[in-house]
Amino acid sequence: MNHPDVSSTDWWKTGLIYHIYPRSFCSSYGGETGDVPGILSRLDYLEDLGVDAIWTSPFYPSPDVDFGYDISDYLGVDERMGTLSDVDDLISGLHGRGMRLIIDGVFNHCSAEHPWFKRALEGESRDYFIWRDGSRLNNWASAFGGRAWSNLGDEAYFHGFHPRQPDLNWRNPEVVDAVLRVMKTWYDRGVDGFRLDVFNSYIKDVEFRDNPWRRDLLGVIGRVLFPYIGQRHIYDRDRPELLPILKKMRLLCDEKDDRVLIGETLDERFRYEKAHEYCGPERLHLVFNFGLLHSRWGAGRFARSIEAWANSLGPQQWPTWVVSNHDFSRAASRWRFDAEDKKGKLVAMMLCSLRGVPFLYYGDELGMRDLSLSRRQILDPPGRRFWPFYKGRDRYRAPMSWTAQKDAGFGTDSPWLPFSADWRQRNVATQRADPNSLLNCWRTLIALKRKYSVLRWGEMFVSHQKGVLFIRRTLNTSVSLTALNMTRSVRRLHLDTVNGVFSPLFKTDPKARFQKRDLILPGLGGGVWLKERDGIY
Ligand code: TEU
Repeated sequence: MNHPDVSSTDWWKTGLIYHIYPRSFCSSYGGETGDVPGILSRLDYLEDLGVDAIWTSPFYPSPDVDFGYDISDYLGVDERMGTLSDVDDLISGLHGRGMRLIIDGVFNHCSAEHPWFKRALEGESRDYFIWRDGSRLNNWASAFGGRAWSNLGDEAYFHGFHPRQPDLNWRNPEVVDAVLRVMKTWYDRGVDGFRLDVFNSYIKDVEFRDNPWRRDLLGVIGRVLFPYIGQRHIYDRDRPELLPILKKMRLLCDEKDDRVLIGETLDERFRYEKAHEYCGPERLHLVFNFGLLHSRWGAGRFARSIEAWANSLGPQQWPTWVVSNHDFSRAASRWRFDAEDKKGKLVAMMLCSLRGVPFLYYGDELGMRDLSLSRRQILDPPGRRFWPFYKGRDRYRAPMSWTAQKDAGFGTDSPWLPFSADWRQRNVATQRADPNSLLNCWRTLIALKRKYSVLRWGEMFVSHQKGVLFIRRTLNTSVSLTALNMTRSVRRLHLDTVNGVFSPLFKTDPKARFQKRDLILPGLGGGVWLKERDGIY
């Protein structure tokens, strides 16, 4: 809403959304976990970074079986993380600075401690959950391992994740109404949208048919070790009856026209071929596709992944771009950033040049690496269950390092998870003072995306050549060209199509330059150039 050419209704099409894991962002009470006032105390930072909105992972009351994704009260705030009035302050603090708040809507399941489930156990409103005769269960499996059914007496209830996260029965209209009431309550408080956790799992097959087993190696491994990955998830998610529910959610959301719904699609193959089907009018504004997050490093691979997602959506919808989140290894570790974070700068240029909405996971702007944890430090349930084959997600949730002081500026020197190994060097204060830091690179690029209409609204063309990724955007007379050398060696490329003079908006290295129609890029170097079109391009 600070852009001259972005109406408040359209802000989500081109803005950048910063993802905060509240337990790990900043602790204002000096408790082990971060809290809502901690986020509030960092609004200067977020404003200076230039983000349009923040998305907060859950801060609701939770027994912490899945660290907030098991909610025991949808309308409250966990006492370790603050109060409702702190959330009100956060909303007005953000709005006062032209930023917005998107909260996590975890409505596929709740906590077994939620009053709804407690009541169901007492025989009241049992239909809020999914029950089956315990002797006639199907083969559906939990994403956290094992079967998705837990027996209670003669019956069993369904849980797509941990047994302490019973799935809500979305075929019950009372559940739909109850969730919509929750959403309305938060909208009335002033929140600007929801990120919907695994929304494509809300509705399951009405006949509870068995999922077929895969016919490849995963099918074999699945049958023996981890049934979830061995199945084709035809009947436990992506059912057609989901669409009328999304329509209701969208109608409610659209009562105010600048709010946004962002869906997280569950798919163990990470290609999310169905993701585009959930975007659009009467559906969600934005949907995640983690193709890029799961891509290996390389210009060709990135180009293919970007094109597949953008093309599946077409020109009317807006893609999201995610390279890290609280569930998967951070970009810096996965793609093995070099000591100087040259790769990190290429990633920043890529995300800020693509058409659509980049998501920036807290700490990625510093190039934070994954934690390395011993078995006894692991808290995440799948990590505890499958160690050493899978070590859980705690490693991607290290407390943010703000300064080089004793407690990293986090607010306590004994946080719930350890600080990253290199926090004394890699922190906000150090990087803010260094003009060549990754943090300052992100600040500059976010500002460029704000300043140049072509970087927000321009049509996008992606290509690659000799390990260099090109992102070209065009809008009226403007053309931007982002060229990113993903290899370690110098690249000299003859660009036939270049006509007219490109001026650099940002370069990682002064040696990155045009020489007539040749573009020269040092290893792991790149830049963003702009020209006003003069004649045929
Ligand atoms: O994640 C969906 C999900 O199940 C995967 O991303 C999962 O984390 C991965 O396969 C590793 O097991 C959402 C949330 O983002 C996640 O934090 C929650 O645990 C999950 O839903 C259940 O609410």
